[in-house]
Formats: sequence, C-alpha cells, structure tokens
Amino acid sequence: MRLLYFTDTHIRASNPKYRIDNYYESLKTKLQEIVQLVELFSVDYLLHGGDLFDLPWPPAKAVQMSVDFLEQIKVPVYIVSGNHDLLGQKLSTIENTMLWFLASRGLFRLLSPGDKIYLKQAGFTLQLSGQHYNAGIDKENKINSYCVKKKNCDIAIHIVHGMLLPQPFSPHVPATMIHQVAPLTEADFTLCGHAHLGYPAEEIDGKIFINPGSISRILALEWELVRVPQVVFLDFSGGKVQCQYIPLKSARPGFEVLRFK
Ligand SMILES: [Mn+2]
Repeated sequence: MRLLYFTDTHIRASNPKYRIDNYYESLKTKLQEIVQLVELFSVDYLLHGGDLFDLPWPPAKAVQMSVDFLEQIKVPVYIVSGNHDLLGQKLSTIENTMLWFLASRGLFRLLSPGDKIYLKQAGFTLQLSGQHYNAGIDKENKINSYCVKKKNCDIAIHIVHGMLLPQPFSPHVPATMIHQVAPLTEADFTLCGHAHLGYPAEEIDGKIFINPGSISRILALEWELVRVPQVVFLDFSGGKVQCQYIPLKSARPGFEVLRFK
C-alpha cells in the first residue's frame, strides 16, 4: 500500500501580502505535480493535513482550483480540517464550510475524530484516523487529540492539524511536544500539519512523527526563503515500511516568490 501526504495548501484566489509571483498560478502548478506524483508512485491513497483553503468560504476561483485538482486524483483522498478551513477557527462551524460541502460532494472524505478507517490490501491492514483543528488542541491536557489506540492492524496512521513540534517554536505560540505524545500514542505514524515550516521525520520508540511543512509559502519568516515545499511518500508494499520526503520540482526558489521588505 502506497500513500502520499501533503498539507496546508492554503488555496486562495488573491496574492498573499509577501508573494511577488502569481500565487494562484504557482499553486496550480504544484498541485499538478502532485497529480503526477500520485500516478508515478502508484499511490493508493492521498492524505491531506488540513488548511486545504486559506478561508472557510473561499472565492469561486479558489474552489475551482481545488475541484479541478481533486477531480484529477483517481484515488481516495482523506483530509482533516485546518483552522483556516473553519469559521473563526471554530470546529463547531465545520458544517458551514466549503471543506464540508466538497466532502459532501464526494471529492474527499473528512476524517472525523474518533473514527477509525481500515484500509486493506493484499493481507496488509492500515488503520487511518484523524483529528481536525480545534481551539484547545495545544492547550494543557488536550494531548489526547494527538493520541490513538492501535487495533487489529499492521500500521496505524493518525493525521492531526495542530502545533506538534520537536521543540518549542516561540513562547508566544502554544505547542505540543513530540516527546510528550510519543509514550501515549500507539500510532506508528503521526502526520501533522499547521506548523508551516515542517521538520524532518522524528522517531521516538519506533513511532514516527512527520510534518513536511506547507506546500505554500505565505509567512514572513526567513526560513520560508530557504525551504523547499515538499510532500511525503509512505510505502508499505511488499513488507516495506518506507518514508520519504519528496521536494516539489515545480516550486521556485523562495527568493523568487517572496519578499518581506
Ligand atoms: Mn496552515
């Protein structure tokens, strides 16, 4: 079974403040590359970590880009909601969002908290679960959002839109540390979004924590000039457990697309 994971697409119609290229066209090109990667790697399932849209009620042009992209993906797509997909970042609004509407049209499936989906192929069983963003996710005692029990499967994957990090980012940014989650979750792979800069795969006690970062660059952070937008390929075929970050070839260098001053 082969999976491709990407996150924080932030599909929008207008140019973000710090972008000096045409963000819409650049994003469309990157999504086209992902369509090709799905075919090239014979991917069985495409996974998204949230913030599909930059706004919960995106302009028609942004919806068009997402539908055009999703219609080209011939495999099932699973997604969690990011804070940008929600009204006022409130999970209670999810049924009023474009994300919900597109899910209702069958373009992808939302991974609801508590649900476990079992994907089976040639004697291999994958348990897939997800946690939407919610306002308290990185506050005290909310670590459960990041934790799942593994049951009747070979590999468990949990997708979360929250600030799960290897180390603190800033005293002003509430975050949950990977080393706190590792002893409590039974997921073999925890796939995270929300932290746009991402980090290399982190392994603790055989559990792997992944965030490739946003495939879009919209923040006024110096690291955004340096990093390359990427996706993650997970291969469990033929007894393999392989995880590979794949930089997007179509992403232009940061200094060609961003200017902070
Ligand atoms: Mn985001």
